[in-house]
Amino acid sequence: MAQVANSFRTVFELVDKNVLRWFPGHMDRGMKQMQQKLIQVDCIIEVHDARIPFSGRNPLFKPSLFAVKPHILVLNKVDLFDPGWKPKVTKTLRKDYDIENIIFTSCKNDRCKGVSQMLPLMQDLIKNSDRYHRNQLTEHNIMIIGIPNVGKSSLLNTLRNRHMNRPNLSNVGAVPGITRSVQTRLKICEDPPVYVFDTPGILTPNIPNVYEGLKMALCNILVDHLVGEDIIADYLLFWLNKNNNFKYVQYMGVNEPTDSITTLLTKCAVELNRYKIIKTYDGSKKMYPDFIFAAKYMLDGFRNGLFGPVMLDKDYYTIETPDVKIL
Ligand SMILES: Nc1nc2c(ncn2[C@@H]2O[C@H](COP(=O)(O)OP(=O)(O)OP(=O)(O)O)[C@@H](O)[C@H]2O)c(=O)[nH]1
Ligand SMILES: [Mg+2]
Repeated sequence: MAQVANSFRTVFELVDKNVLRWFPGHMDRGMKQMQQKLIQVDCIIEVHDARIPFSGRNPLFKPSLFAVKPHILVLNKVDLFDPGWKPKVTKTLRKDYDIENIIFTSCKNDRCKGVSQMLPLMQDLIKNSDRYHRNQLTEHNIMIIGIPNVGKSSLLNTLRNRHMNRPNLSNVGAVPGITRSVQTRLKICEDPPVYVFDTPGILTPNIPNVYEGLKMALCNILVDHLVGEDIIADYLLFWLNKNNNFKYVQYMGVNEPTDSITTLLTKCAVELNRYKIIKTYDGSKKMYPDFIFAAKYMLDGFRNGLFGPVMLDKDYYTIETPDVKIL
């Protein structure tokens, strides 16, 4: 395997950087609704994907929403994150990003310690902050914000289950853009009453660079078919090979690591017996291995943690020359 590893790409070539752009109308509207609601809010919970602690956070949130409100950064999906990186990531977020309150959570783990820490921390921060015209009120309002598909609605449901033993109310889904507007506040605690506003995931109109964009696509923050499942799968293959992670070999049903996404997806589609019938120009029909199906299958494996926990932003500490080139 070492011999194969030597021949892997060291740079990922992307044909069109415009595929990494997604800013539908509901995001612009959502941002305005959030700003209007802000006057009623005592604390902001920003949810982000723990696998990309430094990539993709929306810079628009900072000046317009965070000013004067206590803020907690929740790094969710920690069940998919390499736990060895926790101390270093926390230190970097405090030092380089000036974020004091950081909590790691998983909505897939009923006994997650981070989830238990959230309510006491929110209450503490609110107690020590200036609530202006809301000072006399005993109720607390929280707003959950973040980019798409990071688990904002899931976290609201988890807090509600944990503190009130109530069923899920906020819609959750495995594709980005499920929550489309700022929602009516939901109670997550009786005494003192704590309410949470769920909000739509908001991206910046222009993703700052292709490295971040590709990692966001890998975490399903962008819409797969707009980027191209085969392009995301190719970036995943590049990243796994670069990190000597060959768990995909067995999962995809191939014999050895490869650097060619076409070879990998074609072999996998044949192995899974998935073909597409395509009409040729003379009207006859031909069967081709369905490599988009195989690409989706590969992405599902990664997103369900079958290739092990990851920290996609580890190049934050090492990168000297960009490993993505735009052709
Ligand atoms: N593995 C894992 N999956 C999670 C976790 N939290 C949420 N998810 C999954 O992530 C997907 C997105 O969850 P949502 O709660 O809808 O995310 P959201 O941020 O509200 O998404 P939008 O409303 O589309 O912006 C769903 O498939 C959830 O089941 C987590 O801690 N771990
Ligand atoms: Mg949502």
